[in-house]
Amino acid sequence: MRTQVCIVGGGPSGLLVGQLLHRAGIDTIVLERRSRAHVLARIRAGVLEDGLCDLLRRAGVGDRMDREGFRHTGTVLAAAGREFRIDFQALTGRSVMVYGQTEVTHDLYAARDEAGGTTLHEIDDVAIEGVDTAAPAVTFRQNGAARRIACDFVAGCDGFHGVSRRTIPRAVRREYERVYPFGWLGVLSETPPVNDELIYANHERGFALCSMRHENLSRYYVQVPLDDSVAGWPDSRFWDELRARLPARIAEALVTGPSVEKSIAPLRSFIAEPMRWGRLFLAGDAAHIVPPTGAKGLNLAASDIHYLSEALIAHYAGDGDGLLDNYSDRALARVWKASRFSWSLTTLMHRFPDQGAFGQRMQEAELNWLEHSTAAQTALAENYVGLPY
Ligand code: FAS
Ligand code: PHB
Repeated sequence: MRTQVCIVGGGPSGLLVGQLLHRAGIDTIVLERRSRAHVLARIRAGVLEDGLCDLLRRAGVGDRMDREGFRHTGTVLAAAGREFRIDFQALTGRSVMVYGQTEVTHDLYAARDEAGGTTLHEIDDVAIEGVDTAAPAVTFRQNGAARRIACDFVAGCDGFHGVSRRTIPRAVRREYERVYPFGWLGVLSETPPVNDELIYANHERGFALCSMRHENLSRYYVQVPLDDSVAGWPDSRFWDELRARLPARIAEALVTGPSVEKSIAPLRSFIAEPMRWGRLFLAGDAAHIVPPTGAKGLNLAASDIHYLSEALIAHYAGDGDGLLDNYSDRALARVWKASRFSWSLTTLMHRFPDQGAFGQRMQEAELNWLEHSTAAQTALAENYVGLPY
């Protein structure tokens, strides 16, 4: 088999770059380890920056998002029994879209079907070869048969546990990591959201987040120890703990119901440099992971894909390889800034094992300053709605 760009990974990064390249007349093949059903069953991000929304519209997959998504012009922060709102629109002139990653991925798969794009699912033993030559290739096994795709370029969109990043020689790769000493227990419930905007809560018992997918589907999270398990969290315990971490007004308004999904995700900050090695280009979680506190994971994948698709389209249009050559530096500049924000908000909002009473009061003091400082709120808002591409 042969294609122009072989895309390893059929999550949002792989599908989005595939769709943007298709609309520019560039041929791709997507290789996805899992079944489509498995990929579409994942519950992940919920907040889209305008940059991602614009990219989805450019890719021809923004209609359902624009119909069914919710515009949020601000968010609520809570601490020490108090709550205050940060008005993104007033402070930055911008807002965010609440529309689940699951729906984004669904829309991207539907668009790829319509475009007649080749997507190979449930493949194994993917290996990326020859990216330091002019003739790279991707080998894999499908239904036990060995197969090979010759291509011009490889887009490594296979997430944190994929093979792409590891294809870059260890001696070349620089990795930066911070593993947080806690995780997020997330619950999806078919109940009306407790608030019409997200609520991020700092509490001495731990962090909590109230989010949503639509008017009758709520998404809630509580911080839990790393060694915790879902088995130890019957719904009743989850709702009691969530209430305990929210200001009284919000806790009293909470509508509970049976969980339809419950899972624990670890939190880490991770960045690998460079994001390019010869004709291999990493994008999304294959290159970086942020703690979900700042809602940046999916949105950073989007800016990577913006830079990568622009560079590949320029190459095939005969406009030279300048954008390919500076892809890694350009993408990493935004990745590091968004990672800093995600780390900073995680540090502010979570209970760390060794922080003690003094550390708790420092967090509450910073939140009190944030509540009363337009400058501080503008800084947070500018990062939350998304830094420029
Ligand atoms: P993905 O991991 O989504 O996709 C990579 C794809 O590659 C997967 O489908 C995988 O099956 C496939 N793959 C892996 N190895 C392969 C191989 N060898 N060959 C072929 N295919 C292979 N972000 C937020 O902004 N907010 C959140 O609340 C949030 N919550 C999250 C919760 C969890 C549990 C996780 C894991 C992530 C969360 N994220 C969140 C981040 C998430 O949204 C990612 O940023 C987003 O999925 C990035 O998309 P991709 O780069 O496509 O990576
Ligand atoms: C979510 O809705 O899943 C969500 C929203 C905002 C975050 C993290 C997760 O910061």
